[in-house]
Amino acid sequence: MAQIAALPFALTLEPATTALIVIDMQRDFIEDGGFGASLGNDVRPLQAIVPTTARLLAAARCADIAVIHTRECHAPDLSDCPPAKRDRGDPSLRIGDQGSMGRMLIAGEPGAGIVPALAPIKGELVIDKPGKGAFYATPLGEHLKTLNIKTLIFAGVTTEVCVQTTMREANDRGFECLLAEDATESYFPQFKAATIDMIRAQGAIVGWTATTAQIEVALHD
Ligand code: TIU
Repeated sequence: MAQIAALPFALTLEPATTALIVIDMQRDFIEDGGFGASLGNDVRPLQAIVPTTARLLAAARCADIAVIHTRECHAPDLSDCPPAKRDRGDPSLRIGDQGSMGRMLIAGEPGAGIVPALAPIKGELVIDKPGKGAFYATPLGEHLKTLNIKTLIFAGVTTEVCVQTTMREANDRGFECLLAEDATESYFPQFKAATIDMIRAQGAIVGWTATTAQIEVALHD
């Protein structure tokens, strides 16, 4: 058992029934010329959490915690991309358009890949997801059941979009959810802060938050 000095109160987890889910640490969100930048965002804050996320990954691997990576991406024919998602707003490039890292948010294109510093290693599950939430239209739920997972540690981008959506999906499915607050980032600092507050408010209504250092210490004990 590991006890994490989380907020709003300590969280006890069993490494054997815990998984780390690293959400969408893809070049398309983190590098210039990708989907995030096409929406008008400054991607540098997201780049800044890569080293911390790598530390969290290393701690999970060392503690034999299951690691799952997700990628937000679509089939090349866009059959799993609702027009409402592709057509909304006024981005410089839309999903499926050719960019400097291949077609935007399309499975198999360079931009849809996970940044090299956080590359999955052998045995780690990689889930491609068409939505913001990682449970929607994916086998994630069945995989977690097979692995007998009870607790999920979350990292990745962006805090209030794909990370929060997935945490809420997981919470409704009965998982204990912990967000590594310095291994997640938003294009909007105020949205990250609000998300952290709303997750742990009301007695951990969605889940817990802790720093990567707090998680590392608990897993090393
Ligand atoms: N992965 C994820 O969060 N997808 C997004 O589109 N996020 C934005 O903040 N745009």
